[in-house]
Amino acid sequence: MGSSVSATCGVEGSASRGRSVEGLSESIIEKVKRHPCYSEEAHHFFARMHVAVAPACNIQCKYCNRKYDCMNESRPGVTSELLTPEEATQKVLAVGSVIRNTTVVGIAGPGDPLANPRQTFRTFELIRQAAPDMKLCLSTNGLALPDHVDTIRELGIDHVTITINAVDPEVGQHIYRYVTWQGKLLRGIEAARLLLERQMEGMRELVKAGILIKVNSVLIPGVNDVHMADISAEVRKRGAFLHNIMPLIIADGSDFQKEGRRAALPEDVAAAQERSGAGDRLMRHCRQCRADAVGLLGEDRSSEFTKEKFRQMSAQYDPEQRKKLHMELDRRIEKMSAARRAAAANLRISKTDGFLPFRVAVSTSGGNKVNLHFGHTKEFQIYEVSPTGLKFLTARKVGNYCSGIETCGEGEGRIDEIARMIADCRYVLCTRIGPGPKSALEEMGIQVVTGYGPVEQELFRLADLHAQDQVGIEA
Ligand code: CLF
Ligand code: SF4
Repeated sequence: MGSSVSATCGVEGSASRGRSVEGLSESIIEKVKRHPCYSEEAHHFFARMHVAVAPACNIQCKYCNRKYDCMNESRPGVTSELLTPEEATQKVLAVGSVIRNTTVVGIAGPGDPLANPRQTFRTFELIRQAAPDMKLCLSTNGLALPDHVDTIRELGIDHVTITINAVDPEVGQHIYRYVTWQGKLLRGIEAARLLLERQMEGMRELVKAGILIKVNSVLIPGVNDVHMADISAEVRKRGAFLHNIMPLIIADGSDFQKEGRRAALPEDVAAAQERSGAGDRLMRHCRQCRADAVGLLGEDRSSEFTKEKFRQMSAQYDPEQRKKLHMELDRRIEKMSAARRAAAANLRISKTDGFLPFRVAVSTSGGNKVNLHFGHTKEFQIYEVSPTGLKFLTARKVGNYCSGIETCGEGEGRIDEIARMIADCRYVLCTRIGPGPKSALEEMGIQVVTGYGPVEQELFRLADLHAQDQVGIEA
């Protein structure tokens, strides 16, 4: 398994499989190989869950409305069901018994986990005892981080995410309304400076403790978009393992909404990723999940595990059975990686003059397969095909065009919205598509290719058709 792990995806030949393992120690490989956020490959097969035990926050971001969950690691406008540490542990056992590919428990809200240290660490402590095979993960704005690195290390929390939206207080002062610190309310540049100092100090201590750091940055058009490359360079220099650039989605009632700011578009994120210079240190597969998320990234099974439901479940948490499944999934990742390498090699052989890079929107429900009807697609995975190989760029959520046979055809109003989300793609790759959306997409310059099977295999086939200019022939 070791040799196939990459922290982010990308299949551009053997030397560019996302975050190449070359240079990664065995201990880091062990930490990332089954963590769906730290390994793009793992995210097709391994799931994470969040437990919402941390209600309070110690800062006020201008894009956040505290009626809802923390937006630094969550989808906006969502309010999670708050749990006690004991309830959270019960939920972990229930989820881990039913969704046995769940390997990570994260605390990411609904406020800031480290503004609620008692609940957060008690929860981790109980989970560590009850389900020792779960990886523990934490997300924070960083203000209180330096005070807790020892506890984080002692509890075996191997992964910490810090949301850093600016590495210059001049920029940061436009992002935070206030920071609460030692009983005082700081505003403006003073608040931004203190937050930054604490984030940097926290990073330094985490690096010393050997804990993997991911930095999330919320891309705010007109505020920190041109600053993103500086953030990326600075956090990588200071030892961040991954940088995740997340689009701003403005919460109702937030300061930014009142200021009339606009949300970040896919093209804003793509441009910032391009300029970031982060290469294989870039996380591209984030889904901005909920503070009570359950399941594979991109699928939402939280409604199956509400408090009312998990309390009635009698969990059969069997570490041996879980281990067997995890080893099987390791083998599937190994197979997928081999297929990616083979696809990259074959693609180079089929290269023809004038083969320019193009993007493909892939319909998938996970498992690294093209396996969805266009009308049922809620999320497209966007790949770039170029003469040097295949590269996973990002995932984009859309409103599905149709929700069932009986309602099929009612989604026509959405085709414009879907086409806008994938406007930079030359092709859609899906199992099937109705004539209406197909011709609508084609009118907008997006060709449709149908197929079924492993993503790399289908992209490779598409690349061949493209090179021969035969697209339009269905599988
Ligand atoms: Fe959760 Fe975050 Fe841990 Fe993952 S999420 S605390 S690192 S286990 Fe992952 Fe969700 Fe993106 Fe976060 S997809 S929002 S990056
Ligand atoms: Fe909201 Fe999270 Fe910012 Fe706190 S850190 S204000 S919860 S987005």
